[in-house]
Parts: sequence; structure tokens; C-alpha cells
Amino acid sequence: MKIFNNQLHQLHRGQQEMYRGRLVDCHEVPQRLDHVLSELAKRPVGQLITPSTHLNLDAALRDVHTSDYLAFLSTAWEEWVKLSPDNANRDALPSVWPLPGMHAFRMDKPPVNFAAKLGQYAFDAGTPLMAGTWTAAREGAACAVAAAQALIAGEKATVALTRPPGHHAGAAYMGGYCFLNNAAIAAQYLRQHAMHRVAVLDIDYHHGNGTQSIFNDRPDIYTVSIHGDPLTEYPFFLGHADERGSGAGEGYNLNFPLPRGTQFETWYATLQRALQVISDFSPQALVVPLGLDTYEGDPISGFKLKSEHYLQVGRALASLRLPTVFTLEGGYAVSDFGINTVNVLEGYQYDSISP
Ligand code: SP5
Ligand code: ZN
Repeated sequence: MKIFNNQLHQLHRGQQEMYRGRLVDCHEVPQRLDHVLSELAKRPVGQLITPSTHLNLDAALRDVHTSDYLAFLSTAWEEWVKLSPDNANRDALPSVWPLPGMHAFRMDKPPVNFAAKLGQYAFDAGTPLMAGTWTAAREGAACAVAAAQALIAGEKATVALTRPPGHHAGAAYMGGYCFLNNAAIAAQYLRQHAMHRVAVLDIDYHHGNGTQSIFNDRPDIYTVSIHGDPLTEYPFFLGHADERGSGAGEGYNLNFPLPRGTQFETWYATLQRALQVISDFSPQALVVPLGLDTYEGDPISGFKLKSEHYLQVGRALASLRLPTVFTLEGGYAVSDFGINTVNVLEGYQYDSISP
């Protein structure tokens, strides 16, 4: 198992996120990845690799994200500081948004004011952006591209071990602690360079709204997500069971919303249903946006999985016998995050090597 490791992740280090009218400490912290690395040092399930700097990364980004959004992200910090010199000491967060009914008619007049641009490209105020965000997120996307390339070269399983996460980011927006959609970048890369059909199975606690949206009208990348019911759980505005894709992509998206409080047995039975759907699609590769916020100890989520269950999750994923890219997503019970992540990878390895 090749594990592509984002060594620049610490450049992204948010201070606070807006939650119900106040700023609270960020959940998505650099120590998350440190815990995975120290667990990998104890249980080396794969080799750690820094992605090459010779990837055609910009093309891979443009195949998923719009060029105006990428231009926004790459200059956002500079523009934020230009708004006011004091901003150099505070993270950028949006505070004004174009609701669909409001902006739909004037897409021809995007705002010049940067505070407004932040609202144009972000769907929440929980995703702080700072000086190192673009560099860190871009290196994470390089991990995703490298993981896809290694799969094409014949690896059975690869990992984009990175933060910030990606699955909430759309073609032209950030949110949910995400900036570049690493899972979508890997899936699109696989599709474009090798495979005819790719499946995405998102097992983060939160619906993978960005990935669903990016591939919503496509039949060649089947997106499946198991997550907290958006009626009560973030990201709220997408992720219902009746969202099945549109146009040529109709029938190629499937959501399994489950109520807050769901225990492993029910979650696992749902995973088995999702695996059957994916198997019926007969993809040539699988991308797993791997969130560990389904854990019982997660401070912001509501499922009840225990650490040992993640070994079984890994084994179940391996049972598909598909070349698989994992991208690291959420999981905020920081001190158990390493154990839970490596349990999935170890469980996957265990099943892959058994007859
Ligand atoms: C990748 C991912 O898992 N993103 C999740 C984004 C969730 N953002 C909103 C969470 C609000 C949590 N507020 C908790 C306050 C605790 N007192
Ligand atoms: Zn999540």
C-alpha cells in the first residue's frame, strides 16, 4: 500500500470557526495527521511517499474545479490582507452570501469586493482560510493525483494522507473545512487516464456534497455516500435518498442517510448494501473518501462506531477486490484518529492478502 503524505499540511492551521453565532476553536487541526503518522510508525501498513513535483497537477485541478475558483483560491490570502493590513493576523471567513434566488440573475456581475467574493466561493463560515491554505491544499491534491497514478501503475490500494479534507468542496466552492476535492480529483484522474467506470464510496459522517455535485450529471463516476441525515446533520442542504443524479447521470448517485445515533450494526448493514450497488455497477476502480467522524467519540458527529469496527470496515471495502484510492476526510476525536484510520487500512490489507 502506497501512502502519499502531505508534508505541507501544517501550513493550514485554522484558528476558529463560526458556530451558532460565536467563534469556537477549529476541529480540523494539524495534530490529526500527526496521530495518523505516529500510529503508522507503530503499524506500518504501507510505505510513506512524498508526491512528485512533476505531476501535471494544474491540469488535474482544472478537470474538477473551475478556473475562476482556482484563481480565487490561489490569490485569496493576498486579497484578504489587501482589504485591511490587520487581516494579516486573522483567518479569512465569509459573512455575506448570495442565496440562489438572489444571485441567479447576475452571474454576469461577480463582486469585486473580496469579502463578497469569499461569500461567493464559500458555503459556510466554518472554513477559515489563511496564508498557507492554498499551498497545503494543493499539496493534498498532489497526493490524490499521485495516489491515482500509482493505482494505474498497478498498486492495489493507495492513500492520499492529507488535510485539509476535500469532499465538501464543489467545482467552484469551499466549505466544511474543504478547499480542493481530493476524492473527485483522484476519481476524475482515474477515469480520464485509465478506467471506464469509477465508483466513489464516501463513508465520512457528513454527506459528500461536493463530490456528488461534481459528478451529478455523469454516468461514468457513480457516487455513493453513507452519512448523517441532512434533515438534522451538516451539510443540511444536500444528501437525501431521492437524489439519484440528473441527465445522463440519472441513476448514478446514491445516498444512504442514517439518523443521528446510528450504531455499527445498522451502519454496517448499510455499508453492505452500498457495496452491492457498487459491485453491480462493475467499476474498474474505487475511491473512498475516508472520514473517521462516524466514531462514537467524535465531538461533532452522531454515529456510534467503535475503534475495533474500523478493522471490519477495511475488510469489507477490500471484499470488492477493486483497486482503491483512499482520501483522508473528517474525524475530530483527535487522539483516537490515528488508531481508527490505521485500523481501516490494516483491515483492508488483511483481507487483500487472505485467499
Ligand atoms: C470534512 C468534514 O468532516 N467536515 C465537517 C464540517 C462540519 N462543520 C460544521 C460542524 C459544526 C460543529 N460545531 C461544533 C460545536 C461544538 N460545541
Ligand atoms: Zn465529516
